[in-house]
Amino acid sequence: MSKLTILRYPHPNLHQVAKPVEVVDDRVRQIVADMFETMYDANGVGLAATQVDIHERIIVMDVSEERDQPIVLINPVVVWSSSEHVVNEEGCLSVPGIYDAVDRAERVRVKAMDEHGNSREVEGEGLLSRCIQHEMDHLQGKVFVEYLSALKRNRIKTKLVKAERDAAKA
Ligand code: GNR
Ligand code: NI
Repeated sequence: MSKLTILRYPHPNLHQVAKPVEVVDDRVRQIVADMFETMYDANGVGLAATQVDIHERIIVMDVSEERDQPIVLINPVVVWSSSEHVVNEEGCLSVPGIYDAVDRAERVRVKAMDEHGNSREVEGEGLLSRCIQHEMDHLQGKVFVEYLSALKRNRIKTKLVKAERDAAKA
């Protein structure tokens, strides 16, 4: 296993659209294992392949308190989402230190494959629902700050570019 580097906003590759996985083989299982290592190490509840510069439709998640309930979604498709929406705080490992409110469907149901190529459906509410929608956005090249006003987004961009510059100097 190896830890992967998480791209930070405004890295242009965060806006690439991921391609479907054609075969779930050992290559894909290695990506999944590396993504879990990266996600757990960063204390995230989810990670999309896009964030580690792999542009394939792969998501890993674990919203459990004990960090012992890994979920793998390969080629996920939303099959149902509730008409009720909720606004809640959201963060992103690619946008470190920034949290803001985002409107999402309260519940979603997705169909996807697991790391063995078996088809499955996952229905979520609360953080799991929010996380599924956040990760599906990443696969479409969308970062949560794109839901915020241009003013906020530009402030975030400036702040992160500056932080990156300071880190490079240090
Ligand atoms: O770790 C994460 N927490 C989180 C909190 C609220 C809504 C979404 C998320 S996902 C985020 C990890 C991440 O950036 N996944 O892409
Ligand atoms: Ni994210």
